[in-house]
Amino acid sequence: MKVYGHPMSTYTRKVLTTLAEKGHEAQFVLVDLGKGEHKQPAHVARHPFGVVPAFEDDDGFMLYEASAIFRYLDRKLTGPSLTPADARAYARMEQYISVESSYFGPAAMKVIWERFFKPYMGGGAADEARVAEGLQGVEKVFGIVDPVLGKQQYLAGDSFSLAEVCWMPYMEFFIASGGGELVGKYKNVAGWWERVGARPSWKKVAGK
Ligand SMILES: N[C@@H](CCC(=O)N[C@@H](CS)C(=O)NCC(=O)O)C(=O)O
Repeated sequence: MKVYGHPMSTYTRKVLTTLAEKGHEAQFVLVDLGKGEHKQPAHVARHPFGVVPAFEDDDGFMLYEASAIFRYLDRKLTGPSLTPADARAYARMEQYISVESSYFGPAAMKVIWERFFKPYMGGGAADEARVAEGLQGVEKVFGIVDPVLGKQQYLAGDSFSLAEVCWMPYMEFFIASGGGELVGKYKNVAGWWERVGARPSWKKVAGK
């Protein structure tokens, strides 16, 4: 298997976390976003929208879009299932995957981009109005999930699932962007992140 991506990419990290949770390895092929390699014909042949990640299975089967890739890997590979069998837990997992892609991820990314990636890429000072907008969005999400995580260990219920896989990259970068204080205000979110962020899969993916 091959994963074409970038180690700092949130979407690439979702795929790598899934592989690590399942106990599998893939060859990692760096697509250097800084050099614009994702827009070059070699990568566009793998991903027609010119973003990362893309995936290639051992028999040459190609796939793009992180959510398609991590669902495929979860279904296909041996190892613990990251998709609950119970219909309601499954629905909760999908609900929180959607909460990440619609509300949490976009809000967190405003903060992450302004405070982490923009300075890293020499893009100048953070736009604080955008940071404030992002923090407000994240606070709304935490206010909604905090009571849920007070009653259960994981987003979908009693077991770690693909919902966590989707939230982890944003949690890590959000905290690295100064969001730790806000996380600390939501005790159940903070406790959940302490458990989830300490998983060997995440330590491996985040290079800790
Ligand atoms: N819909 C894609 C989004 C992937 C995506 O936005 N990847 C980012 C890195 S995290 C990227 O390649 N950005 C480069 C660009 O937009 O030019 C997926 O789910 O895989």
